[in-house]
Amino acid sequence: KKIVAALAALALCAAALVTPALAQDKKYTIALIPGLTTDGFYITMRKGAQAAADALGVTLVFQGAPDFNPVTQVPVLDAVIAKKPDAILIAPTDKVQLVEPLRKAHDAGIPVITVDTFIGSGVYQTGAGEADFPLSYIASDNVLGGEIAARALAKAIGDKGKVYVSNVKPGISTTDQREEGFKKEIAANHPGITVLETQFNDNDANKAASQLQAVFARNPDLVGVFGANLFSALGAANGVQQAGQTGTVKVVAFDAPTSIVDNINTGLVDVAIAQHPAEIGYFGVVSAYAHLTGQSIPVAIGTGFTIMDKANIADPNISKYLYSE
Ligand code: T6T
Repeated sequence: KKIVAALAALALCAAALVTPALAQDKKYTIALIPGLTTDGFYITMRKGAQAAADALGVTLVFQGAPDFNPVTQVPVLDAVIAKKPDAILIAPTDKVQLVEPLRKAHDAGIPVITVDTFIGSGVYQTGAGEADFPLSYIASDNVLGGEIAARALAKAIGDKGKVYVSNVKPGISTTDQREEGFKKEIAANHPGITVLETQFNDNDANKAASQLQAVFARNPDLVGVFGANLFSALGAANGVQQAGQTGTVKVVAFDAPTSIVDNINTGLVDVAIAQHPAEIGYFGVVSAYAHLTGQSIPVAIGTGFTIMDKANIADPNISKYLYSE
């Protein structure tokens, strides 16, 4: 009898030891919804997210729209919510238009973390406003990025002359903040520079190229352009080349697709500001996992930049930040 009781007690102890481990073995599914699927920035973010998912034994679902547009992103979000993932990481394509669609996820009990872009003011978990429900915002400091771009362009043009910002469309948190930082820095510290009206290209590089040529036609004394994201910058650079102004109209590019290497080496682009999208994806998954397993997480995580130019682009410690295709 004693032996049977001892064995039963042992079995209970063993069960107690095993149960928490089983709980930890739950396989979580985390969805990552990019701004658009065909963009080296988000492709690189996905790689970082997958690396974290592999390390943590999480299933990562990557689902997005082919263009950067709330009209196409919201149906993708609805479809993801219907599949009830354990958490959603999303780059909302509009500060305002994604608030209500994302609230549906929140109301369904799915934790939301925004990556790259934000909704509302981007300051979450304050108990104030309609858009503070996401748990965390993981991204570059985009105002700072705009300031860096302004300083680089100012240096390239000898601190004087006419420039403009090639941008996507108003309402996107990242590119709005880059323009804000750019203009703030020019206004504060570069009185010799005139910033012409911003040209919005709808994330279409061809449109950005035509706009460059139109602005140059109206302002033959144009000396520089800041391309505020990958497609704006590539398009503006192509426009400069097509106008035969390589080296005369200076280009500072946000983002770092592989093609930027050639553009830097030929002198078409002076400086590229690479974000660290893999870092954003990695910490997105880690943060979601931490929350799901009962840890508290930071309400904001800032990731870095790597500034690329002719002098450093061949250095593998720099070129490793070029985006994947
Ligand atoms: O610049 C990135 C991203 O940070 C931005 O929100 C949208 O455009 C990119 O994806 C580049 O195309």
